[in-house]
Amino acid sequence: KDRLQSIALERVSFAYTPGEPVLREVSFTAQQGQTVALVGPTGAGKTSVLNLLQRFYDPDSGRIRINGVDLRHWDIRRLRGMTALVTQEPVLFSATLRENIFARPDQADEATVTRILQAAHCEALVQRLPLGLDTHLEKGGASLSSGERQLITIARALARDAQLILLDEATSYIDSQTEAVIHKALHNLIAGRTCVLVAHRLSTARSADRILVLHQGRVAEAGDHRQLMERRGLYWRLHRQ
Ligand code: DGT
Ligand code: MG
Repeated sequence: KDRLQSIALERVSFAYTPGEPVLREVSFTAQQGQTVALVGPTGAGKTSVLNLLQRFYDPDSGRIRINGVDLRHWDIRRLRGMTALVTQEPVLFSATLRENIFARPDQADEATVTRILQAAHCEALVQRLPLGLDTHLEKGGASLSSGERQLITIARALARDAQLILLDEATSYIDSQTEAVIHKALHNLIAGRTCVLVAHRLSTARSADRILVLHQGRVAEAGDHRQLMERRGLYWRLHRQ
């Protein structure tokens, strides 16, 4: 199994439309087990960083390296196999909840299933559904709340034991109770794994090893929570809004 040691962006610039750059010389590194949080206003380029890390696009200049190797030289299936994406709009399959979480349900023993449902805080959801894990989710989980769908994708990422977690936190409104549950599940997912997360709630970024404040495609500030608060710059001002 592939081991993820490091990811690095080196002066990455990128434009969807030529002449309209959305990322400008963005650099950061994350070592195995570290979390890098991206914060900043809407349109700053946060999700675009995740798009490049998945190779939906390649940088116009600069490099992305994983374990020191240029991302363009990585086999895309190996890359996808190591990566789990937890997005704003999770896509669920019209299949059972069990099949949505475990790629090979027959190979997941009961202890593993229990552990993952616990860590992803999916137990209440499983209990609520008429057939529990074997409930068929219609239309990709249309009957579930967005918070519930997000917990399921967290469970899926845990079941795959992905090495690199790319996380785009939901912007949609969720009540504070659900938010707290998702926060705990995310904490379990991130622990010990390498993670690049787009944080819309500043509380999610707080415990990251490194926080990047993006502004108009540039890294305006970088540091951990304490350093950035002491700086009294953009990050500090975001907290006062
Ligand atoms: P958010 O999610 O609203 O907080 O904003 P970010 O920071 O995730 O922004 P991002 O990276 O989605 O967008 C940065 C800029 O790029 C913004 O001006 C919109 C533009 N953009 C994003 N996705 C696409 C795309 O697929 N095609 C084109 N042409 N432009 C895009
Ligand atoms: Mg975004």
